[in-house]
Amino acid sequence: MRVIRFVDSDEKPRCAALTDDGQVYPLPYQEFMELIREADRLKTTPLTLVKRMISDVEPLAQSLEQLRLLVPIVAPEIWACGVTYEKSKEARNYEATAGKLDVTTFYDKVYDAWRPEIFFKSTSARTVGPDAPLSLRSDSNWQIPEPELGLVLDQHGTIVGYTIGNDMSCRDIEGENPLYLPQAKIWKDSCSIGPAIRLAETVPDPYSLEIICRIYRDQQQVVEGSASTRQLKRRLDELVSFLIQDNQIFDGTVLLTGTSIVPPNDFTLADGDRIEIQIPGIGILRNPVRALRKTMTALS
Ligand code: DO4
Ligand code: MG
Repeated sequence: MRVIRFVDSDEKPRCAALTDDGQVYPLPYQEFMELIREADRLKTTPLTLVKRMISDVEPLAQSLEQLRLLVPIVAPEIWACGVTYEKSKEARNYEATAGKLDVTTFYDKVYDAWRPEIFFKSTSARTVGPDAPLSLRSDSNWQIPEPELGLVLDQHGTIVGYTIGNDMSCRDIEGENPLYLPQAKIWKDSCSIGPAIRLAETVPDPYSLEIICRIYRDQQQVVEGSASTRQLKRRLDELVSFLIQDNQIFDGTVLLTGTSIVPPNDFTLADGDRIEIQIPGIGILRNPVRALRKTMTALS
């Protein structure tokens, strides 16, 4: 069972349940976390509550294509984990050492360290949903999407759902100096999530999810890659435990779990590209890309 958000006939955000046969049923909530809190108050599970609520209502659509989708959750904060897959470690080493693969870097160290890399990625205002444009920074020449499994957390750090996230990244800015990480990761519309949240209790094994990424340019597919959460170096509860350690976590926080799909090193996103990230069982997150215009020249 999945939950989406869409614009209803009164132009208001509204949650809906998306069943495994693709039917969409209205839910009486504007926000995903209202469902989680209501299930908690009634001492039931979100799945039981959703099933009860849709049992005697008509579907409002036969497919998501009929709806104007919104972010599935207005996440107050999005955090992200880094170097949780070997592929990411290799890509980071490539950009940091200009291809010299025989030196040991802090990326090698963090991959094996007890403490994972966790960084602040986005706020709700910088995050877009399905079909909305993602931006390209005007001061980077090497930008890629990072397709990631996203964990939807309540304020206690319990995983209440799974979604898809795109941790857009500037490889040249991070490669120049890792202290530039916030600039390599955070700018206007540099993160997308969606199209749906799969209720956690309906995912039997989050370590066997396939992640697929496709990038299209001028109607041609120019990149395709896939990975599995089986390749994750760390446990999901381990990542969450470091995020919540001595921290205040807000209901509906999303934690992205790292990427294992990296386009070829000579690839950079361009204005007009379209990105598709699919996790079977969650959906396909589609976003066009548009280049931001330079608004200032860096002082030299
Ligand atoms: O170390 C920088 C970020 C790595 C990252 O975002 C990832 O592995 O997904
Ligand atoms: Mg990432």
